[in-house]
Amino acid sequence: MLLQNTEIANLFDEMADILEIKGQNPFRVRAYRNAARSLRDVGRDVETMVKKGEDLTRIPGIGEDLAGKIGEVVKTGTFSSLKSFRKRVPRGLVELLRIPALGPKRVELLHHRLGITTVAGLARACRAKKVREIRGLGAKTEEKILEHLASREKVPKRFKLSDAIGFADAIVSELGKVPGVSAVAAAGSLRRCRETVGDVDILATASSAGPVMEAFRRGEGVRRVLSGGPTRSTIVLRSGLQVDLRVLDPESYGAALVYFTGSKAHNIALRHRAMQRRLKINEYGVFRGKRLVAGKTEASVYASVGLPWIPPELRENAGEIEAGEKGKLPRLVELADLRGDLQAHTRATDGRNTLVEMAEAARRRGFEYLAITDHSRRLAMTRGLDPRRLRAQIREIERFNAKRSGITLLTGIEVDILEDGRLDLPDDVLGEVDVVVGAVHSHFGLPRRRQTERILRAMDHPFFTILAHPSGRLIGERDPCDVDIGRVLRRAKERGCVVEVDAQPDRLDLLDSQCRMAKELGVRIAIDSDAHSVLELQNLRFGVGQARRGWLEKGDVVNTRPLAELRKILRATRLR
Ligand code: DGT
Ligand code: CA
Ligand code: CA
Ligand code: ZN
Repeated sequence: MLLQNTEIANLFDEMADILEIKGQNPFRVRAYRNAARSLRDVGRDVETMVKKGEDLTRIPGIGEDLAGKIGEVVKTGTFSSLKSFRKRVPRGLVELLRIPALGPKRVELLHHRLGITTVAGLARACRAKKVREIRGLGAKTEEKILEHLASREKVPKRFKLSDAIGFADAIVSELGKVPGVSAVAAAGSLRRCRETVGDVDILATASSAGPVMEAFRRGEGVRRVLSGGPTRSTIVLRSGLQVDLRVLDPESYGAALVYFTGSKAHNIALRHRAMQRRLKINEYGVFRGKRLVAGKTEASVYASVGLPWIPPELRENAGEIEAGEKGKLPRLVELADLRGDLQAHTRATDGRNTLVEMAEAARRRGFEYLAITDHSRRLAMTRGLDPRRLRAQIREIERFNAKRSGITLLTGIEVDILEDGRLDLPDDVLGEVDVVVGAVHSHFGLPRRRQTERILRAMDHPFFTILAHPSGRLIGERDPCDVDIGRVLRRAKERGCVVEVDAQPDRLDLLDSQCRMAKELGVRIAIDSDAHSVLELQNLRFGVGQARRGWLEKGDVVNTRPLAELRKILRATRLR
């Protein structure tokens, strides 16, 4: 979502970096930084605003000058003052700024005195003890820089599941077209639907490995081939994502799928079970002595150690093996079980499509219902709804439903939970909608007790229906807020309200472990797309993946129910 905004924000940040290195006016630097932040948070697609001729200076931090530059970026992909400044500063210097020990002055010094223009060059200079010779830098700085560079290598970047899946799906489908290929699949953390993925592991069987390997290494988007053997290759894509491919004998395919799907902890537990049965289990198969006894399918591998097939999302050695042994594996919820969606936005606030377009898209997915839950007034940047506009939307939805177009819209609001736990709209108007989705969008840093009390108070509101994205985290950007989720879930159970798994790929909130806690407590769950466009309805697959990792079954999820039943559940959440 809002990709264009992020891209423009990145250009503004780069401009600020360059101005800093050049020792330009700090106010000018700050103006670019503020504008970048504002673009990331504004919640509206700036490109659309430009094309519609809307006034960009209404966005906080954007004046006439920057508004003009945004217009330029939308048209040309960049802006001219950045282009001319880029020529005056080597690209690598901007990257040096990311090193905590280095500010713009020091970067300028390193450039001027030692001719350093890249991170690699800096590392060399530090190791040669040249940096300490510069006045104002010294041996301490040198050490700090080296330490930082070493730690950076140790923490490899992980990719959001949604990003990794995009690349993996493309590669799997390309390899599937190579003549002689009989099976291709992604394994690893991606198949287990972990929220982030370190690298992608692809397995294939083929009549001969050569053509598959060739297609893989020459594929589109490949930046570098890290290693390339006859049956195994590793590449790095331009995005930085690393992908492994292994080509296998069909007799081993199931065993390899089990092995490379992992998790490592799950594999170790399986191996242990095999040993107790005097079997050996590895990526080639299950063996009694030298004899292959299983391996062609995953089910055969599990059966050989006395287990039913275990869904990949459960393979974390977190009780799934014991459950399998007792025949008590959950029947996990599936994407096809969903009959509707209980959180979605429209153009009335920060969504990109109209109510009718959203409804149509949901109907095309085969949904029976969709709740329209735009933001409330406190989120001013999204033009959140006040009572008057919400009532107008309710009328619009009533008119839509009267036409019986194959899907029912539910009225709703994603209402802000204020700092003290009150809701952002008056009771009377909240009482008029089908779904009141309460959400924290501010004061993420409250101490644990206050944050928890705030959410509990909101849930006690008589018309509260669903607690949205309970932890507030944004993967890779914002940590979960400090809240006693156990207390929140217990209260939700007592209170009879619903808790959300938000399917946005950077939220996935509830977390997987919290889903499991919710299930054990018997809390009702909704898997919501939180879609801000028709395309984002597709995010539901990530929400379902997360729910499955949390052992949730169809019966735990309210939006698997037909509309009539759902309405009863919704009405039952109302305390008056
Ligand atoms: P990632 O890539 O960090 O998101 O996580 P995974 O789970 O995809 O891990 P990865 O790519 O290192 O390895 C893929 C699978 O291969 C892993 O889930 C289990 C298996 N595997 C890797 N190393 C070992 C090992 O040392 N022992 C066992 N039993 N299995 C391993
Ligand atoms: Ca992996
Ligand atoms: Ca791997
Ligand atoms: Zn929200």
